[in-house]
Amino acid sequence: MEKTFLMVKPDGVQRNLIGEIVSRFESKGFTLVGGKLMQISQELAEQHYGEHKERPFFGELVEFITSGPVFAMVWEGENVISTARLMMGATNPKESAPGTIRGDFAVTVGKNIIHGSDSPESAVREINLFFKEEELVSYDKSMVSWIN
Ligand code: IDP
Repeated sequence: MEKTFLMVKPDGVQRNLIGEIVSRFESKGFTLVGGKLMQISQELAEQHYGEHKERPFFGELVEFITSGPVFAMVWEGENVISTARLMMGATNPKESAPGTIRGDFAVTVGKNIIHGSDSPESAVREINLFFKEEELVSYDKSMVSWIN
């Protein structure tokens, strides 16, 4: 089953949105297989956002993501990578549709509440960066047969 890495960013944690965000993915029918509240180190932040190293906002991005705890998660489900991206909304909240997480809760691109892997390759890379294998669980929920 497909897995993705999702993370409530420091602004989402400070704004008490962990529960709201977890609830949206649970209600949709996805399965939480790993989760932890953690403080991201400078090194992990630079690795995670490595593809943006040359961008002018890289310093700001690393500073923000290390500015307070984040809630890191792994979710499982059919097409969870692309569906989670749709549920998050466009990167810039100016363009995120109402009904999406960013559309409902965020205003600026720098504080856009949530991160989610954008492809199967980044999902694998990000899950491995944030979670050890033993931190993930594998289990069946009886209701999944009512979803898929
Ligand atoms: P994504 O988070 O939707 O995948 P990316 O393009 O990978 O978007 O950018 C990573 C993060 O960098 C965004 O979520 C956003 O918080 C931040 N970011 C993107 N563009 C800008 C910008 O122009 N200024 C400040 N932060 C930005």
